[in-house]
Amino acid sequence: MVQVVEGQLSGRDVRVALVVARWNRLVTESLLAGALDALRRHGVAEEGITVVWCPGSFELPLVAQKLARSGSYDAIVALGALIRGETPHFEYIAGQVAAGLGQVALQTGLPCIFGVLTTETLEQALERAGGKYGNKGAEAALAALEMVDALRRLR
Ligand code: RBF
Repeated sequence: MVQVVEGQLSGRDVRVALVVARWNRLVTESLLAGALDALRRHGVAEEGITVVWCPGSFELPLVAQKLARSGSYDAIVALGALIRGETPHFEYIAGQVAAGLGQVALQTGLPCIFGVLTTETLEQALERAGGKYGNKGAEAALAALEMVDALRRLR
């Protein structure tokens, strides 16, 4: 018989750290609100949620690494908003952040979720932070819960 492993969206006994970039705060506050709502709706306890602010998206991997190494969390969710129009070195930062968060996940074995919007304009970012394209912060939080459960099943 084929064995299928798929993580469920249960927040029971899950501890999540959210790292949030302050740059483009109008957007990242909405990503955070979406993530918090998703975690609470899926049963994550208030004591199981930690929010850490950092200056910008470039700083997300370092904070994520510190949190992941602490042993106090089951998953890290990194939230940020990189807007090309205002960021000449957009590609460079976006690449660094994605690679850095990926490295943290592989080095620590913890899900480290990429919840960083990369858009052309502020308007496009807002559309993805609770606007017409949903809330990518909420989606990132759900990805964290799924990964925590999937990894527990693979133990
Ligand atoms: N951080 C973001 O999270 N999103 C941005 O769109 C963004 N644009 C930036 C544009 C410039 C010109 C600079 C200098 C920084 C920008 N940052 C942005 C901040 C960056 O991620 C980091 O916090 C700072 O460069 C300090 O290391």
